[in-house]
Amino acid sequence: MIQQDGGGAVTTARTHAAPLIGSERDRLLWMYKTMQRIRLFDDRIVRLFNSGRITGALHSYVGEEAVAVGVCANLRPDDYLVSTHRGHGHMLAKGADMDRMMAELFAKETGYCQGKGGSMHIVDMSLGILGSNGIVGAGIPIASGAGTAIKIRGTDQVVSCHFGDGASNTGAFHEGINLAATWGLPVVFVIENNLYAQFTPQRMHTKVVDLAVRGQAYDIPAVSVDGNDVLAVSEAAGEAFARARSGKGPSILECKTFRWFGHAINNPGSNLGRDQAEIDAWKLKDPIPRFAKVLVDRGIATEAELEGLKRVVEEELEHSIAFAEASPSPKPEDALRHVYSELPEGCEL
Ligand SMILES: Cc1ncc(C[n+]2csc(CCOP(=O)(O)OP(=O)(O)O)c2C)c(N)n1
Ligand SMILES: [Mg+2]
Repeated sequence: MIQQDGGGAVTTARTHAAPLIGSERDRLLWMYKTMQRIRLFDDRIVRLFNSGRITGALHSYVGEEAVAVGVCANLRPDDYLVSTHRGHGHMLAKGADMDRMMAELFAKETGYCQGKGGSMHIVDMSLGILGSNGIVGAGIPIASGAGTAIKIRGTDQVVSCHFGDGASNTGAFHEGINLAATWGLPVVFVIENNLYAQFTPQRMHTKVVDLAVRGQAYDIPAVSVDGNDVLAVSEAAGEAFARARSGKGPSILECKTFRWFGHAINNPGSNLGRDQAEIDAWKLKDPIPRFAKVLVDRGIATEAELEGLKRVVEEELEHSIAFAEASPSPKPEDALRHVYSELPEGCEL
């Protein structure tokens, strides 16, 4: 079921996934609204963490919103997405339910993992979200596995595999991408190059400047784009997914961007290694006002309409916090439920 929300962007009733029907304006406003959903969610959880209302390991996506949104603007609900430890932006852009995400961070039973997984284990199979993942690089072979399943089924689904510059140095990167290239799998490998792997700057973890050149090692198409320009990301991702859907195999999309905050918000001193001048310079390239200006200049929306969309997101955020706070905690007797899958009928351990 399709509905019109208060700000004019069309979304599906149950999810916030990218609109598959509707005008180009709907699509652009979905992009703007989704960038705000990510920004406001991750901004707020820092405050919730600092006031002790939520605990656990959290990795902020603030500053990188244009990557997840530009990529997911090209995805259908039945496409797959593989995420990382820094996964809130990917979840929200693929259409995840903010109430259930917030409840998971509050460790409540109504959360995506019944409050037992936290930020780095969010999964929504109904949206093709195969999971956040705390193990750096581990999503890459998982994406190739999903791509293999699609190829066997013979559908035109695709997989969007997100990971960082640091993950592009792992063995899993080579194994996963080599397999996808060799078998012609429908996967787009999105390198979110935020210039740091934890506290290590890119120049100290690799000699490669444009990580897209690594595509040459697997003889697959690869491009680098400005990851703070949502339209540039969306266009490049659109080409890569079109290729994948039509059976022409995988590609690499490197999006150059920057995270505004430290590696993890629960990690004291986590801005180590980065100086304030660098952070300030990247804040001037904030992808959200930059996109807002494009929308206003092109006559797609007025500033007041964009403010209206932001207010809709603020209400959604307040609702998610109230929902999470009012939800019950998981019961001790359920501690081991959902940890192991049920054995298929007739199987014994
Ligand atoms: C296999 C593995 N090694 C090390 C770590 C510790 N670790 C967590 S995040 C991270 C850096 C990842 O950097 P990058 O891939 O660039 O992602 P970003 O945090 O910048 O988004 C490291 C080394 C881990 N979680 N898993
Ligand atoms: Mg990084």
